[in-house]
Amino acid sequence: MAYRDLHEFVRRLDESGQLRRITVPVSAELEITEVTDRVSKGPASGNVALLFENVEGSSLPVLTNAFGSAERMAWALGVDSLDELGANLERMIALDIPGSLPSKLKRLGELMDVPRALPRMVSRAPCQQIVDTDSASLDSLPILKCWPDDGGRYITLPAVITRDPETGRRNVGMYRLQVFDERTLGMHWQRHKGGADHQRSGEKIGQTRLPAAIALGGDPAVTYAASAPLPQGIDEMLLAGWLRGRGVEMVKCATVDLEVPASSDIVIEGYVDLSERRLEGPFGDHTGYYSLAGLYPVFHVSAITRRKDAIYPATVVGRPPMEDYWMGKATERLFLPLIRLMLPDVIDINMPAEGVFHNLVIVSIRKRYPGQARSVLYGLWGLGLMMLSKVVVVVDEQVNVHDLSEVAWRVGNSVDPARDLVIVEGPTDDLDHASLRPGYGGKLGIDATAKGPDDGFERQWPPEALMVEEVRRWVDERWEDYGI
Ligand SMILES: Cc1cc2nc3c(=O)[nH]c(=O)nc-3n(C[C@H](O)[C@H](O)[C@H](O)COP(=O)(O)O)c2cc1C
Ligand SMILES: [Mn+2]
Repeated sequence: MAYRDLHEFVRRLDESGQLRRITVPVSAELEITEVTDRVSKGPASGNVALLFENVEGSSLPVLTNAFGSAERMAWALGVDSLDELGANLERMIALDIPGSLPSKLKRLGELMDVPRALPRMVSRAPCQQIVDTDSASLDSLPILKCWPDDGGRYITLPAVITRDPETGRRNVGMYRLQVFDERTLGMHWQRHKGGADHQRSGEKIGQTRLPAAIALGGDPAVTYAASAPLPQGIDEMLLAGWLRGRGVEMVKCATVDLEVPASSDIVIEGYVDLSERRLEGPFGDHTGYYSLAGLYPVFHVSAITRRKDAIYPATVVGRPPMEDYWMGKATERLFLPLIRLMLPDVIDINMPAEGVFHNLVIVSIRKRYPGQARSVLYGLWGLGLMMLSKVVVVVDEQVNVHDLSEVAWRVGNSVDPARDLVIVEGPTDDLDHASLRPGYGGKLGIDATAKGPDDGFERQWPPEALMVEEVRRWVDERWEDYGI
């Protein structure tokens, strides 16, 4: 099921009691953060999406926490639960189809019905009902200052669209943007990301300006797709089209040679000057710490276009759990079948909130041969952005990776640190402030699987103390009789 635009999604949230409209005046500086933070971390019953209708200094309402629960994130992608996402994909992949990985991937492409998911061009679009070029000013938008020591105000939920200057391929990525002044933004694409690739390819061929468009709002499937870690070279609009069961309608930008989703609420058009760097940050980040200032490229505004009834969407990140955790959960569920395509003995995976994605990954495997836990560790450290994972815990298939209490219990019991720890070095997330040096540092793999002769374990591995089914049933039946 596809939403036409963000307004349709907001209506759905409202009708199901998952939206609060805040009508009193609020400040985009810090106040919206504090309110959103309390709602994100408070009791589940009060965890709703927030529409601030009266933001000081702007005529546009601000939407936060729209994806801030498993349910709302699932609804945003047209399913009722996040598990459905992976299940839909898993069904298509049909892991038992014979053949090599490339042939499986080709078959996957056929099954995904790519033509149906392809973006389609339209000539008129809601996102261009109002077009400002020379008079365009970022001051017209209710852009948040999230945390007290932030370097400024930041656009936090954008879909940044660029094309590779060499291949012409599109990338859509979610990279925060710092407001430097009313016509310039800091472009915080980290070096591992698609936008940074395009920047490098532009520099290589001596281009001076990289056209870019920043789409805000529109169909939530598009917003989510911008955050999804697709392999470089694959257009995130295809993923959005597949998720919504229909290609995304795109329209030509007014001032740059790019296309943007027609239903977007707001589009900021412009270019990144490839010869220019400016200090971006600090920014209270999703690790719960500030990411410190660093040099990033600069985006220059050439136009701001928008719907008449535009909603300004934002997210506030900080110490988890916050909204981005649920966006990450969608990715975890959606990409599990793809990980299983590469590493077929992986059963399940959990990136818990406390691990802020890159710090902690728990994975269960079907263990069949010596060294298998290690092969999974090395496999994950070689798989797309999973390469940034700092601590990876491997457990046996029957362990529920989503039950952190069970995982801690298994790790404590099943690990001999002299044998079961793997310490390597490799690329780390740019947000890792503890690594040896920026972007590079140590990684820890913990093999918490049961050990046997295949592992060179000579003693007997003890069985788990579990009640027999017969007694459990008997006690179930008599439970009332005990009077407990
Ligand atoms: C709310 C949110 C904010 C993000 N901010 C950034 C950011 O500022 N810079 C960055 O490189 N990645 C950021 N990410 C992660 C990227 O969106 C993610 O890695 C995505 O896969 C990038 O797309 P790409 O692989 O096409 O570059 C953010 C993700 C979320 C959910
Ligand atoms: Mn990409």
